[in-house]
Amino acid sequence: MSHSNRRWFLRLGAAFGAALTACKQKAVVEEIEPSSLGKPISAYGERSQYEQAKRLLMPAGLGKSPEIGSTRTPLQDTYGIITPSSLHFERHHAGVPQIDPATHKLLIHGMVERPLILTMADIHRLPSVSRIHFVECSGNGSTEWGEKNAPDAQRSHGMAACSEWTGVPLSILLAEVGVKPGASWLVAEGADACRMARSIPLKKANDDVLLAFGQNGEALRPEQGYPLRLIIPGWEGNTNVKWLRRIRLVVEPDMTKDETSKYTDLMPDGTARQFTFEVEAKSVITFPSGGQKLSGPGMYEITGLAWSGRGRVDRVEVSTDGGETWQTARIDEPRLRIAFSRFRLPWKWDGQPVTLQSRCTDETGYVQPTREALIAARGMNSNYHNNAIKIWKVSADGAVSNA
Ligand SMILES: Nc1nc2c(c(=O)[nH]1)N[C@H]1C(S)=C(S)[C@@H](COP(=O)(O)O)O[C@H]1N2
Ligand SMILES: [Mo]
Repeated sequence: MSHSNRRWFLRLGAAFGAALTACKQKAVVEEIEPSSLGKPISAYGERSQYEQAKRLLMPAGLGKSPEIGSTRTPLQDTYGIITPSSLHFERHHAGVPQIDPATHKLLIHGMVERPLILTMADIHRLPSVSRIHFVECSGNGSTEWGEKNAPDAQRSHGMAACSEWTGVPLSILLAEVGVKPGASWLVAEGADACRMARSIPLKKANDDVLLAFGQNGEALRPEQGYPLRLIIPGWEGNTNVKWLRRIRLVVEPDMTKDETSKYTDLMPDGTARQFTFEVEAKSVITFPSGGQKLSGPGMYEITGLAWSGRGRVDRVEVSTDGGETWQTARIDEPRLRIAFSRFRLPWKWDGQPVTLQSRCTDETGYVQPTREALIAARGMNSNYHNNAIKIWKVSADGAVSNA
């Protein structure tokens, strides 16, 4: 037991002392004795019937079309850094196509020497790699610009999730087709009804982009792009084209509807920022967070998630006094590039009203801004790319709400 763990334990003993000694040993043994045979073995696992964590349905197309919308990850109900596939947020613009991998094909064409059509069987024969990365919708946090911010972490930050993705480095296929001189972008297109398409610079495509077919040890979920999607590490969710069916090499970006009418940031001077691909450093406290309730004064572990599209999380600081002082939180190992980091800080609540907030610094030295600083830089026109510090308020009765 490390020194800090022992301190924790001693404090816990003091906090829970009465409750811990109250039960007699015999009663404990009787309580843990199984009473009857369990359920039989099963071919595909299910979680315990007592677990309730759910994605939250946010139909953006409410009143328009039920296929348009998103669900949010219950970040406050997940442990560690991996989001279970069943809870990975979804964002789709034309529903979830039901694609048979036996007939799915990927076409790579445009400014290439040798255009190629690949089946899923072809793709599975190529060298692949597994990497843990978050995906975040650039609309995550769109609730956080004004005075009426979201009441809980699922609504405010749940359009981010982190999975282990398995797939073929796109660079292998680009070498195979032979990119012609002059091509410097590619356009990736999905097989869904809206044909979502995004332009990606060739430099990034040749760097770390994956044609992913695996998620957390099994095939992608249909909602995540089965049977094939792009994973563009650290870039806004929208560029991670799902149900990928076509890659076309081009000279200049295509200016698709998804990168002109959407996913741009209107600045105060009337100009718009475009191709703001990289997700900037961000963090959120998931316990205690909005909608939860502390059972009384005493010891707790403040915990949360931090991430950056530019690399590793270097530091997470937590303030329990309205931002006057900051303490460095412990971060679980391994600290991966462009993945969630889990931070933790022991905290003693004295029963008084307090505010809690976290601030992430990434390995480039970039520091997560306050909401005021973000608005000063970007104004209030923009919907996307809100990475401001999130503040939770703990009331004297232990209830946690949006500050
Ligand atoms: N073909 C296609 N790809 C898509 C989308 C889509 O609607 N169609 N949505 C994009 C958006 S806006 C986001 S945020 C991510 C979400 O990925 P996820 O649903 O696996 O979380 O997928 C992107 N890829
Ligand atoms: Mo998105």
